Amino acid sequence: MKLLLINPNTSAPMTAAIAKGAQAVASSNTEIIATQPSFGPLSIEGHYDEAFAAAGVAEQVKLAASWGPDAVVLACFGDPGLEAAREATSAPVLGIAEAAFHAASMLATGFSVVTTMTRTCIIAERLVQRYGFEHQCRGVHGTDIAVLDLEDGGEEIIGQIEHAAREALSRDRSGAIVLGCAGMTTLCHTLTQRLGVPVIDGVAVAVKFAEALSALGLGTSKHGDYATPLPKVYTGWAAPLGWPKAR
Ligand code: 5HY
Repeated sequence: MKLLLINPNTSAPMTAAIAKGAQAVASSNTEIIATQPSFGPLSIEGHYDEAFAAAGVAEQVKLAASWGPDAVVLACFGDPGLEAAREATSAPVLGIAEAAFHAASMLATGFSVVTTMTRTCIIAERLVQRYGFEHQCRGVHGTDIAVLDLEDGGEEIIGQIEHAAREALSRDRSGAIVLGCAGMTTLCHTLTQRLGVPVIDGVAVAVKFAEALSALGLGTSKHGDYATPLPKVYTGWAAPLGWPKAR
């Protein structure tokens, strides 16, 4: 199967790191096609960044319609543009936050999220509500590690995340940790060994869920609000992203 993996920010090194993490867990017959938007923020650390990231996701899914992915994974913990992407394709589309919440809720009665900037915690908290995980998610905790600093992935960074995770496990009385950034995918194995609890990397989980749905022949419903966007002219730099009249 062909899996379109979109990194909604525009950091090429981060796209490469996420693609490597995804390919490492993917089945041998899964080809990971990793892309990023042609415009937008190098990292997503707030509402303004997220607005452009969502448009970038819509761009990449629209452009991929030319070759037709079997599944799509959005590798940013805010799941930006998730619903727009589901309108734009009949393939299954998974956001790493939603996928991670589902996995965590099957492994522990309560989980905690450890993310990057404290100011983005509200974005994760709203996703918890939107996806209906209020009873399982016992806390969202920022480390104020900048997203692009994760690329260093050194002991200082891992130590900070480990410390925040230990605090969360004791304060929230939770049994699992959800990593709140796609850039943490490379740190999951080490954190799992150190913490001794399930540490959920949304990139890995979303790839496996995508493979499962695709293998079952299940895709996004085109009946109702996820139906293909209505034909519409877009103007300005977005002109190519408008939806043509169906022939
Ligand atoms: C992410 N930002 O996964 C989010 C994490 C965050 O550029 N990739 C980003 O801080 O919300």
